Amino acid sequence: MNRNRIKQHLALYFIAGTQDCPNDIEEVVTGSIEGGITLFQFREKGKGSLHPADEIEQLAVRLMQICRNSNIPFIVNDDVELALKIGADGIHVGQDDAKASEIITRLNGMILGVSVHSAEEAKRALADGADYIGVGPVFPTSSKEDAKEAKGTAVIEEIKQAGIDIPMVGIGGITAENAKNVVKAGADGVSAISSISRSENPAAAARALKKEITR
Ligand code: TZP
Ligand code: MG
Repeated sequence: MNRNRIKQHLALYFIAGTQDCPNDIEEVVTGSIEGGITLFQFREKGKGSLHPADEIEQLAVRLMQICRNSNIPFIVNDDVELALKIGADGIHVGQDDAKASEIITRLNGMILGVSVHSAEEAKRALADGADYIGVGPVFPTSSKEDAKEAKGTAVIEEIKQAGIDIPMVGIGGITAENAKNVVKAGADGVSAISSISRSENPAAAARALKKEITR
């Protein structure tokens, strides 16, 4: 997928696994799509997540179908083998996961996203062939147990100022109240878990976020 389309898809990037959804995850994802998300990542991880591999795979396939029915690319977090097996649209890895430089040859055009926490890591992700980076946590988050310290929009600004030219999305504690600042700092869009997944009305929550980033 070319850079401009990647940037468009980063506008409102929803991430979730069953552990993030008090209500049925398929309904949450369906609602979020109705509300205008542009990209989805399946991140089944941490306390409350589904454990048996076959159940995770079956759920991934169902969610991928829901996304594809609406032309929303489906990204798998961490699990390269699962992403390849089900034919996902992309894979997202963190700094402690499979190295981008090592998996890239197996991806065959799949979207590759990498989490970064500094301009240095952003530079490496670009050199490794990442299609986009997730930068954060921007604000404090309760959705990731081992999250690093929140740095506000400083790292996004640093990456921009350093001229590291790669599509980028902010992540961590992003809500309709603060989303605009993330885009103003230079991100192509925002990524969110709880502000959508834990909302009583995921469609309305996604709509409110979308309104902020496009205004
Ligand atoms: N990586 C950095 S912060 C975070 C991840 C996966 C969690 C974001 O969740 P929330 O609920 O949007 O703060
Ligand atoms: Mg990871």
